[in-house]
Amino acid sequence: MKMAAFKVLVGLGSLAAFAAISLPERAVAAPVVHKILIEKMAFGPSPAGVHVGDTIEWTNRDTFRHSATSADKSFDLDMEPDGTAFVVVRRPGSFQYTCKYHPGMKGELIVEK
Ligand SMILES: [Cu+2]
Repeated sequence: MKMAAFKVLVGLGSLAAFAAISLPERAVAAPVVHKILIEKMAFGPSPAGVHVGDTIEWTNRDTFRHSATSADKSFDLDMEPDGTAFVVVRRPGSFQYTCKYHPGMKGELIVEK
């Protein structure tokens, strides 16, 4: 009985060691949610340090509908007043976007690898 208990403890110990070793790598690559507010007919500032795998989340604080529509059609998000919408970034690059209802509203996402 005592021998069996000891084996279980050893097993848990080696699992913990593996987790401790892999943790720093995961922390560096952990996806981030970048939030952009839409207010007074304008997109908020473009977030810095966006990487592939991150999420961009827009929130519409105006009292009418807006969209976040990329020039290359890779995303087209519609937001009611107080609505939110998001995309998960899949590739690096520079993405221009507008509101399709108000073409004067312009934003840009810079995505690093
Ligand atoms: Cu709009």
